[in-house]
Amino acid sequence: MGFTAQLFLFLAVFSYEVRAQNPIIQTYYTADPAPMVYGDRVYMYTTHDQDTASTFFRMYDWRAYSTDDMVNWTDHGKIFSLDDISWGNDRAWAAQTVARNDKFYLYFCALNEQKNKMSVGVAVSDKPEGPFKDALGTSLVDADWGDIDPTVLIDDDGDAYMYWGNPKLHYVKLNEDMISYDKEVGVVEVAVTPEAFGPGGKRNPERGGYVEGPWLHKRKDLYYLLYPAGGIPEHLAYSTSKSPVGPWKYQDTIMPVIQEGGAFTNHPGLVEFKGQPYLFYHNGDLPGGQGFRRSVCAVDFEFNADGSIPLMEHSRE
Ligand code: FUB
Repeated sequence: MGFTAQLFLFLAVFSYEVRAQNPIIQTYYTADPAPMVYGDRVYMYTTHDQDTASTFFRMYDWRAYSTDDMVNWTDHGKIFSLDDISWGNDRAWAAQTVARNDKFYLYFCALNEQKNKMSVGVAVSDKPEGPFKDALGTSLVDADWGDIDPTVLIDDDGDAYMYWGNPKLHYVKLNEDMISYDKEVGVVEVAVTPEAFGPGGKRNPERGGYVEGPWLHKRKDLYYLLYPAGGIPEHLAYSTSKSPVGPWKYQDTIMPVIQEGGAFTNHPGLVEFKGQPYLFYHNGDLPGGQGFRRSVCAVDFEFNADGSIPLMEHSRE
């Protein structure tokens, strides 16, 4: 075999080994991927689409998966469910886990039975793969009827911030215990302007494009807020700031509307693992998939030299 042929063979094998197959999880309908790097593994927390009537986000538990090579995933199963929450009785929607002080904190949202609205809660575990226990026996924060999709970042100085919400965007500064927040800072509503979050819909041009599902990430002293934008169907976009609490400046689209595959939502997650950035998202690519039966995916990418995020197509590799 000549050198060129050997090189092609090496590249083919090498790219087979390092590229994730999408959708990552082929045994369940999963959505809202939330990756966390811990040790030499990536843990991915997902929601779980169980709709059969194709009419709504019928979701009752959260699942976890992990990998050390972004190809072979271990299924840790159901790690937390509505049965574990005394105050939440429906809509086990988007969640994210972060690690602190050898504990793992799962920030989730669910329908609050007493308040008849979505609320954000927090659960805790000694292990990244759970099982998790509701930490408070009540919600962590209530700001609005659309309290969904929490994202948490622990900054380099130890300060932790949680953003969430649809259509309003809020944040709190979490206390070091990670299960309460700084009442002096309080619950802050972020102004969703076009300058901060890009163009919104024609019906409300005063409002920016942010819809839901924020993901907070820090890289080289720059804070990135990724989010589904633009209404239904959603595309992914991002804004940046020099501070974890803004002001935010709209940057660009990251992933256009997914035309095929039938998911009208999308949901970003971003981690850098072994020096390689990955964008996590969801679509409806599994057989039988659609807007209420989604599947999580990941794509590797490189930040541009100026720190901007390139436009990515959703991939089926
Ligand atoms: O998965 C249920 C909801 O759909 C999430 O909370 C939103 O982000 C959207 O993906």
